[in-house]
Amino acid sequence: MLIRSKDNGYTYPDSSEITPRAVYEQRRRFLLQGVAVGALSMSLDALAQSSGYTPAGKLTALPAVRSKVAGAVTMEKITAYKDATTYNNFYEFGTDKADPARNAGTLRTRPWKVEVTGLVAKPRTFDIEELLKLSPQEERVYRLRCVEGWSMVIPWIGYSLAELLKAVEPSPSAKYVEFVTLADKATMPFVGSRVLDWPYTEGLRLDEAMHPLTLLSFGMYGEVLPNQNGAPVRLVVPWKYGFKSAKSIVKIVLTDKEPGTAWNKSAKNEYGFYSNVNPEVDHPRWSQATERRIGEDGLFAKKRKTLIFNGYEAQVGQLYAGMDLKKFY
Ligand SMILES: Nc1nc2c(c(=O)[nH]1)N[C@H]1C(S)=C(S)[C@@H](COP(=O)(O)O)O[C@H]1N2
Ligand SMILES: [Mo]
Repeated sequence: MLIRSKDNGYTYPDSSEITPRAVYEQRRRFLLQGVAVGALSMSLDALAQSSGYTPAGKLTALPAVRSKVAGAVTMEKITAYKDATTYNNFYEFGTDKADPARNAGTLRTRPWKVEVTGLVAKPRTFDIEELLKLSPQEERVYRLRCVEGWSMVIPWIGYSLAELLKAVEPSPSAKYVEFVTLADKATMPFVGSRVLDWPYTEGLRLDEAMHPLTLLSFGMYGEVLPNQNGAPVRLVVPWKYGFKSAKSIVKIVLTDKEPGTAWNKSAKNEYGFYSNVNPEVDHPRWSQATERRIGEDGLFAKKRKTLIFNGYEAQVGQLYAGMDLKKFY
């Protein structure tokens, strides 16, 4: 059954342990949203394979099947929804961890388009509704690890970014992917402030972007993304520090040159392009050897030892074979 822990976090049950209550609640929510009968039975199938926590019940449900991608579902305890949605980094809405939840209500997530362009055979601008339907929505439970030393375990919903990239047919000369996010002064109070260059941009090598674990995410905890978590579409790159996971993406550009990235532009000596989670490569001003799991910060909570590639070495280590990770940090 679903075990609810004292701090309101959820453990992650076996698929065989899904409670009838969770099924019932989910069904009720689909019905309330007027999902067609055919879609409903599909959704219940999907649910039978899904992770079994109770969705927060705050936003539109986003049905998803549990991902079969290797390494995509960790069995660790899921971070409480409240923590995952009130302790955020989204500098367009302020630099304090509590600011995005307070300020991101102004973000308008419809209409929304994502332009995919650059070194591709079929450049195309997707409406967000088209993008949602490009591939089946999968649920994955990934760790997110911030360079500031905190981590969370979140049930994300989305599909491999590779699905989108394949649809636009990358040219042989494409080597990198740049992600450009919304910078709208009218709805984002800190765009224009001097903390970062706007828009916030990020980048991956093309093979990293094509790796099945790289997720184009539209939701979490069974629902669409809350604004403060990067609605309506963001990246989740689970083996890299959190800042690589660009939020509220509006443009994706395939290039032959390593793109600049928000934190690298603002502090070149502190943030590199790769930013793979690595306990042996310290940030110039602090160690990266341990992390604090959000929700575990009681008096006796121990810090966790950070794992190379955030624990995803078996899946992604090959991408960096022969590379000096101290040099390419
Ligand atoms: N557009 C944009 N994306 C962003 C950021 C930002 O300030 N702006 N912050 C990054 C950082 S530093 C982290 S740790 C993660 C945090 O994601 P979360 O709030 O969903 O946990 O988002 C990343 N994506
Ligand atoms: Mo971060």
